[in-house]
Amino acid sequence: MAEIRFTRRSVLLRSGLLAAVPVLGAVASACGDAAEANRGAAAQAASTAAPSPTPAVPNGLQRLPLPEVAPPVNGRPATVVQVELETREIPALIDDNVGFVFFTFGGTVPGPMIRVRQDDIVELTLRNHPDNRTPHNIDLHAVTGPGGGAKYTVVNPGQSATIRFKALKPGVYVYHCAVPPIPMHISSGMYGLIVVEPPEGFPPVDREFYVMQGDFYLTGQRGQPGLWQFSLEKCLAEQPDYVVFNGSVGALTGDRALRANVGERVRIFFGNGGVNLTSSFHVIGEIFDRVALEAGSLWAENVQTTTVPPGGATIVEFTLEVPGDYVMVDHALGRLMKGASGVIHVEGPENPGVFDVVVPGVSLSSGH
Ligand SMILES: [Cu+2]
Repeated sequence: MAEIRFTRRSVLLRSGLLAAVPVLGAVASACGDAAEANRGAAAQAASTAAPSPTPAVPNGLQRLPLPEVAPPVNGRPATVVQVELETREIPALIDDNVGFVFFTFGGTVPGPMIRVRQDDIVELTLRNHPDNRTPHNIDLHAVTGPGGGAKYTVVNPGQSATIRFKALKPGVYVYHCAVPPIPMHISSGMYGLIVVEPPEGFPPVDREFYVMQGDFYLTGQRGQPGLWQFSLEKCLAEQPDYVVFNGSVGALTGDRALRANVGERVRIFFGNGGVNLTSSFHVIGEIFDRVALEAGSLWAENVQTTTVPPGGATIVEFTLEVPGDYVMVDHALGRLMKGASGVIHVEGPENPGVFDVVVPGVSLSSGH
C-alpha cells in the first residue's frame, strides 16, 4: 500500500504529485506569516499600552488568512495518508478594528481541509505550538474510536500526539477541539472539515469552495474596537456578537469574494462549527441543483435552503446561469447583521432567457 504524507516538508518536495498535500502545506506556510505578524502586533500592544478595561487593537492586526479547498482525491486506490495539524492561538481581526484571540488549527478559521477517500488509513499528528497557553486536542467526526480521537490527542504547548484511523464512511465531517471548556475552544475558531470521498470520487465540477459558519462571543460588544477574549457567559446564553463565514466579518466579500463564471458548475463544502446556532444555508438568487443532506449519502434535488446543525456539514452544487453577485447567507437573517454573509462573484454574458430586467426599480446595495 503506497503512503501519502501530509507533512509540510514533503509538500514542498512532492507538490503536484500528491493531490491533497500542497494545500495543507500552502495553508500552513501562509498562516505562519500572518500568525507571526499578529503575534508581534499583539505583543507590541501589550508592552506599550497601559492596563485598560477596553484593550486597544494592536497596530497592524490582520484578519486570519483563508484556508484553501483541498483538491479532489481523483479515485486513486486507498492508501496511508499522513496529516499534520498545528494548533495556534492567534490574535486577529474578527471585524474592522475589532480583535479577538482566536484558537485555530493551522492558523486559519476554519482549519485546513483534510481530504481523503473511503478506506484510507489516516495517520494524524496534532502539534500544540510552544507559544500557546492551553492544551488542545482533536475530535474528528470521521473517526470511529474513543472521542473521535480526542481522548488520545490532548497535547500541552510544545507537545504532539499521533493517532491512526480508517476512514470507514464517505461524507463531509467536522473536526474540532474538545478540550474543556469545549464551547470555548470551538467557539474561538477550532473547527474544520475532513472530506472523505467515496471510492469513485465526486463528479467533476468547475470550482469547489470551502466555507464554514461559526458563532463568536466576545468580552466586548459587536463593533467595539479592542482586542477581546471569549465570553463564556454570552456563549452559555447563546447570544453571539458575531456569526460569520470563514472567521471574520467580510472574510468572503469585496476583494475576498469567491469568484466563478457563467456556465460553470460549483460545489460548496459547507460546515457549521457552531458552537450554538443551526444554519439555514442559502445562496440568494440561486437554487441548489442538489444537496447532500447533512453531508450524508442521500442527495436532494432543487433545494432553496438547507439546514446545517452545529457539528454538521453539507455539500451543495449548482450551475451558474446569470452573472452577478450571489450572497451566501444563514437565512435566519438577523445573523446577516452579525456578519453571516459571503459573496460568489459571477462574471460572464447576460442570459435574458433566464433573467432579464424589464422596468428597473430603485437600486439597493444588497438583499433579495
Ligand atoms: Cu483547543
